[in-house]
Amino acid sequence: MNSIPKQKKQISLSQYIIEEQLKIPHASGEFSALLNHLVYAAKIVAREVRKAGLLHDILGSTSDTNVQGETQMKLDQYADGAFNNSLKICGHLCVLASEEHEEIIQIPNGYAMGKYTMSIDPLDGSSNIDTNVSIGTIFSIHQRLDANSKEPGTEKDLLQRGSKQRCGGYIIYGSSTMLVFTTGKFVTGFTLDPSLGEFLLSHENMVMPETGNIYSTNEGNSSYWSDEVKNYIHHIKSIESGKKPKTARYIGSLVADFHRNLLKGGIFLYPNDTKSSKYPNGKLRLLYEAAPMAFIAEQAGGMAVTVKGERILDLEPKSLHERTTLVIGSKREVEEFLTFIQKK
Ligand code: P6P
Repeated sequence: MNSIPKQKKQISLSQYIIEEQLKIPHASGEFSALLNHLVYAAKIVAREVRKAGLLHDILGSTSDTNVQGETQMKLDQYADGAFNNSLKICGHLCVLASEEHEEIIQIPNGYAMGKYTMSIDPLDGSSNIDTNVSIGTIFSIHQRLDANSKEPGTEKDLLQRGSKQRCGGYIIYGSSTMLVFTTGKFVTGFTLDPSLGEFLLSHENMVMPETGNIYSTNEGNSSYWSDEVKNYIHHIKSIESGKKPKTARYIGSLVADFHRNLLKGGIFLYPNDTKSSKYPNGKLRLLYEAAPMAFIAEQAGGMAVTVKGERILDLEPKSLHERTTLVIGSKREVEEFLTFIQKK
């Protein structure tokens, strides 16, 4: 007799969060509540991104620049407000860090102090907004250093290694809106059903293929790269000894480039500039780009290192907006990259 096909659970993210909490004895529910506040803000941003350009002039850039010296797009500011205004008063955080703010974001007076910290890139890849290319939000949650403290959180509570994250995740505003995250037990993906206004479970236990034929990097920067990185890229493009070259795919939004490689396999690299002062330590930010993506990559069976071969999750952040190089993707592909930098 044919086995009855296993019916796919149609479960919303909110239900999933509660069910996962029920599996943890003595869970306070604070973490679940925090995630649900994040999800609510994500729905608001997704709604705005979806209709960007249709209504009030939300596209285009402002006259402001953020801490990175980058021109702030209107949707950048909107997303920053949507996430931070709801998260800083949700009662489950003690402090926040945002790509759009130079200093830490304190919890306003009169609001409860929680035991978690959040580092967030509210809208990553925003230079792509006006051309309708996929963009995303990246977030990282830690528990504060003294879980029992009711004092305001500090920068120290934020500057923790990626390996101590409680949660790492992203929202990708693409052909559909997906929220992908891990809490250290595999990686799960949810797709927004706009007709319901709910994120529904769509990708249970996401596993990154061990190998992949896609490489993703901005080759316009190759003149600045180290010889080891250049040799690796030359190798994966070569047809010597009948080898099949890899395929280049580069969107320019970390969330979109990573999400594709998570599903299809491959490798993403953002090396540092060795011959210019533009990005001597790499461009991507450790706290709210590389570390949460590295958490997801490792939980999905992949790897994430710097161009020197250091594990991203072991790096001790020294400052909120510290930059790092990033080589992330399928385990075998990153391992092959590592053989090129050990060849001293
Ligand atoms: P480049 C977007 O600005 C971002 O921070 C990442 O999302 C993306 O991977 C990278 O920068 C793209 O940088 O220099 O190739 O435009």
